[in-house]
Order: sequence, then structure tokens, then C-alpha cells
Amino acid sequence: MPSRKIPSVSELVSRPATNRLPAWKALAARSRRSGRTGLRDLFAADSRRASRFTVEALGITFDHSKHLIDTKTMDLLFDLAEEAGVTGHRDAMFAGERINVTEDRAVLHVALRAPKGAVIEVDGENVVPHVHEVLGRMGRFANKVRGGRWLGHSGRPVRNVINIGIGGSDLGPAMAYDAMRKWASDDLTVRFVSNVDANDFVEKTRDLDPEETLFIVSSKTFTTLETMTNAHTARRWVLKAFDGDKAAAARHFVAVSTNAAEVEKFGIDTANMFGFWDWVGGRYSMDSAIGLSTMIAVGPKRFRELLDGFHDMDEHFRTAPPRRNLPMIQALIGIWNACFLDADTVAVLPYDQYLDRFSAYLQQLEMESNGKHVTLAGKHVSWGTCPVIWGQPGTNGQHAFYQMIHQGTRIVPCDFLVFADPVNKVGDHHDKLVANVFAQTEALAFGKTLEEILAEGVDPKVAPHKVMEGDRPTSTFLCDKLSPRMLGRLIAMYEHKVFVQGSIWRVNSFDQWGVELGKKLAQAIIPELRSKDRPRLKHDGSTNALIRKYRGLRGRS
Ligand code: G6Q
Repeated sequence: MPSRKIPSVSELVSRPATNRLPAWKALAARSRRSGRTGLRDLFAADSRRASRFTVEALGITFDHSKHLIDTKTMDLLFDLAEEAGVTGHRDAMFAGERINVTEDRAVLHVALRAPKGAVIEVDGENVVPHVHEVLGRMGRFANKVRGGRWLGHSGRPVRNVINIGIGGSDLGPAMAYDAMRKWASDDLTVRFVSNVDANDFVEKTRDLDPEETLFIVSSKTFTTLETMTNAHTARRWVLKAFDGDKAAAARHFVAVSTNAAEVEKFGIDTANMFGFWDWVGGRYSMDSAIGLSTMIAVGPKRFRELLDGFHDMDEHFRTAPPRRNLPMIQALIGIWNACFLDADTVAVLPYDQYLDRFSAYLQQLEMESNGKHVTLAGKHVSWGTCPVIWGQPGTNGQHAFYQMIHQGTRIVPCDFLVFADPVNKVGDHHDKLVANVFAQTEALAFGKTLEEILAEGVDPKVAPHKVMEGDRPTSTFLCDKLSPRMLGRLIAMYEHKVFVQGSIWRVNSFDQWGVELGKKLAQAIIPELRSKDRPRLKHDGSTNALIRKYRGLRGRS
């Protein structure tokens, strides 16, 4: 196979505006002309539609036939990906180019799950051996904790593990722990503290014995307000149990970070620190050492299966032709819905209780990555970027917000995720669960007309209220079975979907200046709330008044 030329970062930055690409213009024209052709007509016109718009790979059947697309639209979307240079951009990422241009960093979460022999270079150095060295240390540590061989300061084995972290240092591990509950050790209690609100810490520790509790302080920077506040509170909580003996911290705290100096300053021995690298973004870090709590919960073998699942999808994304490529198709249809059919949100609806936190995880992955308004070149975009991502596991949502999806005035494209083989085989629960998925997508697509309702003998006054317009677009991901490996595949599928969309929207999917701003803003106000003397406030009138009111309510001058 001829090797493709990898575009340089400056070539990526200077690519033409997306809305000047011929395919973009053709799609815009098409959406005005035929974007509203209904699904009833589209299915009637093509008996092979379902198979035409279904792709299978890695145990995932992706049915996208219930979207408002046809062959021509899909052709144009694939043209768009080509004209936008998505595959070149992808290859630049895999080759370790510094595609995170605003932070001048490579983007190599794919290296975190590469097999031992792989070669992925950053500045001429193969990073894969470093990844496996850390995985090996994590594995030995995890086995010690799981085997009751990691002892607390009083010599009792650790039975409780609490990850302290926030954002990318929390959401992935917390989601993965829920998702892999079935494979987690019953001998350990694993919890996650993230919020600076003390209620989080208090509720997660109130029934635990500090002598049996290990804290994993997970923070890439080791300076994040929430995490460091919780870590200091945790240290006080532990030391109190040991009459203030500072030596106790060594057995009850380990760190996951890139900042050894700050870890040491906090008082954690760097021998008990697990590192990662600046080319791992926070929201792409759950399969780095940030996953230590996950590995302790499910064991190194299952953790490796999870990583192998990620790697399966990396290889699929890297090598499958666009028309068979799950993340590519998912991304392009998402662009069609968001940019040409004006859908402002996407609901992610996993029909599996173990994926309770999956939508919350994806909210960060997608919205922090592609919630941007300037291009790589720093120009304001002239097209919409990331839609709002939200959702809840089914069937619960059906009894709540689905009403709006069926009959509201806004179009909400939905991702339905469901597994053929249940993790827990109990009676007929699973068939009922799956029936709900299929029924929902059918109803959303085809609706019910006034005529059909009247033909059922419904009172004509009530009949209009029962009309379902249909044409609510949905994707169905019917997967073999939820397993650590399948979880890895699904997360990586969304990661790469985000990559493709970011590439077409021309944004930097790997920085987060809005988050950085949030990290600074509160720092200025904290002393104004806490000072004994009345502070001289220089904010806007509203903020000043709120600060004064709060101080008054707390009995401060
Ligand atoms: C992720 C973001 C953000 C980050 C948290 C925690 O991509 O950068 O969510 O993960 O702010 O940061 P630390 O790991 O540095 O504490």
C-alpha cells in the first residue's frame, strides 16, 4: 500500500474554511431541498435501506438507517470528510504530531492502549515502553491492594479505596467502575470524591474506617482547587485517626500525576506516584494511570481487556475505509444533524444500568473537546460546532423526558446503545429491555398520523394530541455483550467520533481554555469571602452584592 503523506501541523492549521468546501455547500443546498424527506418515504423508496445503512464491526451493529439521510447525502458527507482532510489529520495524531496547537502538544491517548511491541514516537522517542512500565507498576500495586497486602499505618489491610479527582481525573474512572461493577472485587469498597462541596467527602467517608482506607489523589497538575482541598481534608481525616502521626500519610495516600514536585510537597512519597505525560489530555486519560482505581477494582487482567478494547477501535478507526468506519460514520451523521438539520442537542441513551454514568462521561468528552468557537488558525467559525450532549439510561428516561423527544418542537437525535447478551440473566428482563429500544426507535422514526389515530376511533378532539410526527432521527448500536473489552471499544468509538467532528469543524479538540478560566476565577473570590475585614470589591454590581450578601448571611462584616 502506498504510504500516505502526513500533513504538517502548519498544513493542518492553514486548511481552508469548512464552509468553503464544495461538499459543505452541496450539503447545505441538499438540506434545504430534501433534508426534510420523511423516514416513511425514505423506507418506502428503498427496500434495502436498513442493510444499506447498517455497518458492523468489532461486535457492534450500527444501524443508522433511521436518520434523515439517503445515499446522496452520505456520499456528500464522505466527500466532506475527504475534502476536510480528516484521514491526514488522523494520521498526524497517530504519528505523534503536535496537533494540540494551542498547547504545543502531541495527542497520543492511543499510545496508552497500544500493545507492548508497538512503536509510537514523540519527538523521536518511542513512548510505548514507558506506558507499559507504568502499567506494570500499577499492576503490582493493584495486586497488593486486592490481595490485602497493602497495609495501612496500623498494619491492617486496606479495604477502601477512594479516588480524589475531578473532571478528566474523575469522570472516566467513576464511569468505568460502574460499568464494570460485575467484575469488581467484592472485598473492596471503591468510591470517588470530586466536588469541593464538603458534602461529597463527608458522605463518601462517613461509614469508613480511616485505618483501612487508601486515597488515590488523581490530578494531572496536582494544583486543582477541588482535588487539593479534598486531598488536604482526607489527610486531616486520616491523621486524626492516628493522633496526628504524620508518618501515617505514607500508607494511606498515593498519587497519580505529571507533577512530581507538587506531589512531594503534599507529602506523598514519589515512589508511590504513578505518572503520565503531557500528551494525555485529562478527558482522554482514563486508560492512563488515572485508571488506577479502576485497575484496583477489576484487576490488571480486566483492565488490560479494557485497554485492548480501546486498541481494537483505534485500529478500526485507523485502517477501516470511511464507509465501513464506525466513528467516521457516526461523526458525519452527527454533523449532518447538527449543522444542516439544526439539531442543537444529542441524547445518549444506554439501555444498560451499568452505563449509568456513560452520558455524563460523554458530556465532558464531547463538549469540552468540541465546544469551541475558533478554528485552529484562531478565526471565529462560521458554522455551529458541538451540540449539547445529554442523556440517562433507558428505560427510566422513557417515563420522563422522552415525551419531548416524541412530541416536542425540537429535533433531538438519539444514540440508543443496547447489548444482545445480558450481563445478569434474570427472568425475561432483558427481552423487555431490548423490546423497549426497538419500540422507541420505531415510534420516533415513523410516528403516528392523525388519520391512523382517527381510524382507531379516538375522539377527534383528543386525536391531534396523540399525533406523533415521527422523523426523529436515531442511531442504534446493538452490541454483543457488555464486557471490559466492549466498554473500551465503545468509549474509543466516541473519542474518535469527536476527533472527526473536531477535524471537520477545524477546532482544537484537545485544549480547554474555558475550564482553565474557571480554575482561576474562584481563586480571586475565595479571599473576599473569607477575609475578616470587609474586602474592597471591584467586581460588577451583581457579583459585589452577592459577595456582601453571603458574607452577611455567614455573619461576616
Ligand atoms: C480535561 C480537563 C479537566 C481536567 C480537570 C482536572 O480534559 O482538562 O476536566 O481533567 O480540571 O485537572 P487535574 O487532573 O489537573 O486536576
